[in-house]
Amino acid sequence: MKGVIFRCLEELVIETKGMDLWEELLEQHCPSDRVYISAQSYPDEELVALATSVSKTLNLSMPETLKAFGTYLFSFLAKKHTSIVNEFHSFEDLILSIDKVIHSEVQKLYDEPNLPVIDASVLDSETIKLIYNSPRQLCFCAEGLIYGCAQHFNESVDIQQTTCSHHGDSMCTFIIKHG
Ligand code: MNH
Repeated sequence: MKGVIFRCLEELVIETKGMDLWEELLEQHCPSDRVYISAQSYPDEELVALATSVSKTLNLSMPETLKAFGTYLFSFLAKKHTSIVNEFHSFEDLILSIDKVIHSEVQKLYDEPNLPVIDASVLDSETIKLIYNSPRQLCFCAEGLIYGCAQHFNESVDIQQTTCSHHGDSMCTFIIKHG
């Protein structure tokens, strides 16, 4: 996972719980003197270990924690990659372009990023079906990112997950009602 994702977690933890907790988490789960550089890659297990500790500290489940993180991550990425996010003028427009536009741009900007495969399609004017597929199995983070995207466009959303790779399905499916 790229450093940019860790830096977002760092910002969220420091803003909500303070620097001391973040220092403690780093000490527990990372090699000494760990510094996250956005464009560099770090082990996925390190992010999972940090997020697991955060979930324990907050008394939240891992899915709840990853959802909250994903929601925050959208605004963090939107700030860092303003020109990419500003290409889109609606929630639907952006969600339909995650794979072919946004993550294609990410592919050009970052060296060998690990991205999911996302296939979004319109069911009707207020419903989008989104299929998420990734060996990293971060569907809860994806769901949070979708919430964050809705907040960005001031839209309300209702998201139902109808299949999940954590429950034996081959992919994760979300039915997104918006508007
Ligand atoms: Mn995107 C990683 C989903 C918008 C840039 N993105 C991920 C991951 C998920 C994801 C899930 C975690 C990796 C995985 O599951 O395999 N991303 C989304 C969704 C939206 C989205 C559902 C919109 C909603 N992503 C964006 C935007 C940007 C962006 C906007 C920036 C312009 N995403 C990234 C980067 C990574 C990433 C950078 C990290 C890649 C890596 O660590 O190698």
